[in-house]
Amino acid sequence: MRLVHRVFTGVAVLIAAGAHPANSVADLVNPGDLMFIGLNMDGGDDFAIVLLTNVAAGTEVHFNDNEWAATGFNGQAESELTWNVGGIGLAAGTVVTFNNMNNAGNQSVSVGTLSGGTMSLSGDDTVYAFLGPDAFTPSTFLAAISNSEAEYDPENPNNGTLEGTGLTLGTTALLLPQDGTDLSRGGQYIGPRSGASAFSDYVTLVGDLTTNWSTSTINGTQFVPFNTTSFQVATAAVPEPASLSLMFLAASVVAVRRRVKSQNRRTGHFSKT
Ligand SMILES: [Ca+2]
Ligand SMILES: [Ca+2]
Ligand SMILES: [Ca+2]
Ligand SMILES: [Ca+2]
Repeated sequence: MRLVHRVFTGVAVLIAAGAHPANSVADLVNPGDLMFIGLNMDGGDDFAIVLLTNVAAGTEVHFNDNEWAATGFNGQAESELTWNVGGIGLAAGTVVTFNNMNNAGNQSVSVGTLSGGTMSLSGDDTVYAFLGPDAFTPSTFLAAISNSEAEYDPENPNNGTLEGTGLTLGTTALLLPQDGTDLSRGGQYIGPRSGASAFSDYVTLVGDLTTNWSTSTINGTQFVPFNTTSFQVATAAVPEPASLSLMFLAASVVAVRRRVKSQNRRTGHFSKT
């Protein structure tokens, strides 16, 4: 019955590995560990992010829509918000929505708590997500989303630049497309949310504005409420119950045939098999 035992042991290892997939994933550290997946600059002003790593309880992420001017924000006239993920850690793949950001009485986040006031999204604008001691002082930029090329262009950094952020246009820094001089009012990621082999693979998919986003220069509210379906990764193949049964059956047949053969050898009785 050694083979049967081996099969049981293998299945036990697979089940144990599947039970704790989260333990092998790091916390928020690098650009792209979270990505923006939705923006609406009309109505209440809203945005959505997806976490691409696990995030520990109590983690704080800051959002700022002042313009980054290469070494610091160009002022504090816009908004500096802090999101605390709350008392329970969040799993990689979780989508978090931030709604009615310009309305203090109606502002909401789908999980955790927000502090710092309101955020008004209008005209040319960019939202940065970052880690740091406070919502004015980035230590690591995680992602950005903008509707204006000028806000990423190092030309005239006082109206925004990606210089010094560590973010990359087309992956971690998203630029919603313009139609001539008409800026996007909003958009949403409409690409795959399952099938990638690693969460980090979604950085490229989310960064592909041409293929994987729906955007509008007319009305951003059409994208709200945002799609909150969580992102998934393909896990190592674990046998389905039906194929497990077949494996056990096959193992049992082999074991029985071996036992019969060894008995036959002892008794000197042989039959055609
Ligand atoms: Ca607005
Ligand atoms: Ca603004
Ligand atoms: Ca701004
Ligand atoms: Ca600029």
